Amino acid sequence: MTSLSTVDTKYVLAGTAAAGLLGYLAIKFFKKNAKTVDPGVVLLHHFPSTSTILSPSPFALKLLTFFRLTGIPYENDYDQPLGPKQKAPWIEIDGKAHTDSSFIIEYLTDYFKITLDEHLSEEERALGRVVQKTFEENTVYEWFFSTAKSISWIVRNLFLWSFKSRLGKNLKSHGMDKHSDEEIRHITEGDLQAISTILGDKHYILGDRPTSYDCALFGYLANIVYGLNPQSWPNIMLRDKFPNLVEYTDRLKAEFWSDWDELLTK
Ligand SMILES: N[C@@H](CCC(=O)N[C@@H](CS)C(=O)NCC(=O)O)C(=O)O
Repeated sequence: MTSLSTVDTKYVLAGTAAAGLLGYLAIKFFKKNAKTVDPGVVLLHHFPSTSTILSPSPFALKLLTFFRLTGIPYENDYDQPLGPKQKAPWIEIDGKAHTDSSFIIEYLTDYFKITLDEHLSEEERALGRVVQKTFEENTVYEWFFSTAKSISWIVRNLFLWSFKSRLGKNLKSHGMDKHSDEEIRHITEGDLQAISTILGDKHYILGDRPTSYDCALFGYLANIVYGLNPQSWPNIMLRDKFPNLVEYTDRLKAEFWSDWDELLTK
């Protein structure tokens, strides 16, 4: 006669094996095969376009614009938007991961011997960096704020939901969310005023030739002008007070992305 404990053990073993098999099949079913590209081709991990903007991440649009200006070969991947630092975008090239859009530009400039910024003087580079850090490390938090607000409370998909809570945490740690709406507008206006003054009537942010700083500034401004609701206060502020920034954004879109609308529908 079979003892109860032997029967139990058999059930436990069979149950564990079945659960393991189910788990394995579930992972195989849901996890898409990681995309691979040829050596020397960049695999850009980020979010897909929306109906109005090529990338709803200022940092990814900065990279897309940099690739377009320099002719760097790349492919998109939308299955794994968050990289090893849990941020989008990130890239892989020759099987190695690289994170942070600015580190990525530095790395690829070296890898592909890009000369986009070579004509800049030390002073121009310094100005470009200060402008870029202003909107990437400060003003963009206003944009995160508006974006987080515009993500509907109705859960459209789990990723968007978890992303909203990540944005919320970031805003908290940065401190932007501690300010009143009026204070946030004041901070944004001050930053945009500074950038608008520096741009003046120049074609590009540092003169008459495009640089990586334009890729960054376009990535950010386009996400307001085309990414946020036209009636949102950052858009109204840009149109009413800083028309040269709106003209700059439209101009760069027409120059670099004449196929913008076509790409949105892909
Ligand atoms: N310094 C980073 C910033 C990237 C960044 O903040 N990306 C946002 C999306 S636009 C993100 O992934 N946020 C999610 C999080 O921080 O948890 C870069 O230049 O790539």
